[in-house]
This record gives sequence, C-alpha cells and structure tokens, in this order.
Amino acid sequence: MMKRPFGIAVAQLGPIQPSDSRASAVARLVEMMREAASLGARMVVFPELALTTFFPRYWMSDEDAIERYFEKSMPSAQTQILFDTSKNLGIGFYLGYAELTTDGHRFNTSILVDQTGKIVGRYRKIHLPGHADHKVGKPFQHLEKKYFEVGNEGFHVWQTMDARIGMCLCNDRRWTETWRVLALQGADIVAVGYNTPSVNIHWPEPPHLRMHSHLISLQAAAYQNTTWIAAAGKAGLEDGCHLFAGSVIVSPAGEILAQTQSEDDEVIYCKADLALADTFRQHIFNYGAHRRPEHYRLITERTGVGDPLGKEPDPS
Ligand code: CDV
Repeated sequence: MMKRPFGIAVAQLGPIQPSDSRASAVARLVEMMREAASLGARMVVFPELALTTFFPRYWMSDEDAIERYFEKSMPSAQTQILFDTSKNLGIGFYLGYAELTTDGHRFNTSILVDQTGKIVGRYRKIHLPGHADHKVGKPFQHLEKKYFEVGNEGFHVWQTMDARIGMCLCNDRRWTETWRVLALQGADIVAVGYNTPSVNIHWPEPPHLRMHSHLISLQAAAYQNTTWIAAAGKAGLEDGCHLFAGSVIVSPAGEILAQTQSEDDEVIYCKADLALADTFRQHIFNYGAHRRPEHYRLITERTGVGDPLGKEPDPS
C-alpha cells in the first residue's frame, strides 16, 4: 500500500495564570507553531481553551467577569498573528477557545485551520463535564455546564491538507460514541485538546488512575476506530490547581509514538503514515463488512442505563 506521510505535532501548554494576557498566551503558541513547522509538521494541535486559564474552575455570577474569557470573533486582533504565521510557514493548526456568538451563545469550541491560514472547520464541545451549581466546600469548581451550551453542530471530519481530519474536545475523548461517529466519516487523524485537573472533586481518585484512564481512552479509541490521535493538554499548576500533562500522538495500532515529558510548553512530533489506518480498515476493522448496526439501537435510543432518553438523573 502507498505510504501517506503526514507530519503531526502536538503543542502542550504549561500553565496560564489568571493574570496572564491573551497576547502572552498567543506568543507562546506562535513560538511552538514555529518549532512544529521546523520539525516538518503539516499541522500542530493546541489544547482546549488555549488562550486563557481554565476558568470553569471559578464560580462567577457577574456577566462581565465571565465574558472576558470568551472570544467574540476568530480571528481576533490578538489571535491574527497565529493565522498569519500559519500562512507564512505553510502549517495548519487546531485551537481550542471559548466562543461567544454574535447572538449571545457560549460554546467550548475548537477550530481547524489549513496551511493557508484559513478556518476550514469548527467543533463545539458536546460532552460537557462537571456541574452548573456552586459546589461550596470543594477545592475548585468544574462549571462547564454553567458557562457553555452543549455543542449544536455534531461531530465532523474535514477533507483538508491531504487528510480527513476530525475534532473533539477533552471529555469527548472518554466517550465511545465520539470516536465511532468520527470513524464512520473516515477520520485519518482526530485532534483533541484538553484540560484535566489531577484532582477529582467527586471522589479521591488516585492521580495515577487519572492518567491511566486518559491514555487508555486514547489508545483504545485510536485502535478501535482506525485513526491517528493527536492530543494536546494544558498542564501544570494554574492558580494552585494542577492539570495533568500526558500529551500524546497515538497510532491506529493504539501505540503511543510520542509523549510529552514536562508540564511546560513542549512540542512533540511524529511522522505519521496515514496508510496504516487504511490497512486496518481493509481487514480487522472493515466496518462495511463486519458492523451490525441493527444490534446497536440502544446507543441512540437510550441515554443512561435502563431508562429511556433523557430520564437519567445527572449524578454530578
Ligand atoms: N475539560 C474537561 O473536559 N475535563 C474533564 C474532566 C472534568 C474529567 C476530562 O474529561 O478530562
């Protein structure tokens, strides 16, 4: 089978403190984009909410306080340099940010930008974790259900940069359904940005299990869904709250081929052969030959165990 080489880079971010400016975050991203291009990458993947601190940890009721974390346009004056650099260097990118639409809706969003600096795809996060109420007494909050609406545009794959590239965001990576919907659109690569606190505020989960479930989710997803996965985290101590690192590039065999070593800004790179996914799709995971959707009806008929759609209480 003909090789389909594609240089993938993942740019992990170290912490962004609440007092850090957008300009300083963007400057860090631009520097990593330059490094990714010098390594030979066609695309660089940045984290979820990559322009600010992970603000869903804060209970805020003042609308102005909330809005300052959101982007009203993309590109914006402050992010334009990312698009210009992308075009100048001929490298595409994935970027996560908080989106405020012109009619006032708020989403946790990522965009896919091609090597000419043009936005070719947008994804609005569907599996929002956490809660909408103030959990008084917890060390921090996880208020994605308060600050964001559930994404309204579905999971998609875009034909761009000689590849089929899909997007999802953070918690989506833990859900089988995310990956299958992308796989059935023929995703060669799925980009995923994340911010994962090392502490679970709901139960005393050992930190090593947190990392284990992150990696095993990505490795199993890549293998079972015949895709390369490029996962970029924001890591380190943000305002006293620790986010784990573990940014990785995973092959369709489920192998981790590159992984960050630090909790800082760090670029990892892999020269992927997209044809490896084609090989799996022709044999063990020839979906057209082997899938039996007539036996999968419960997946779309039920939300939770045993109950019809929408009847499950939210345990968070
Ligand atoms: N930003 C996230 O979606 N974080 C979740 C946490 C809350 C578990 C994650 O799945 O990593």
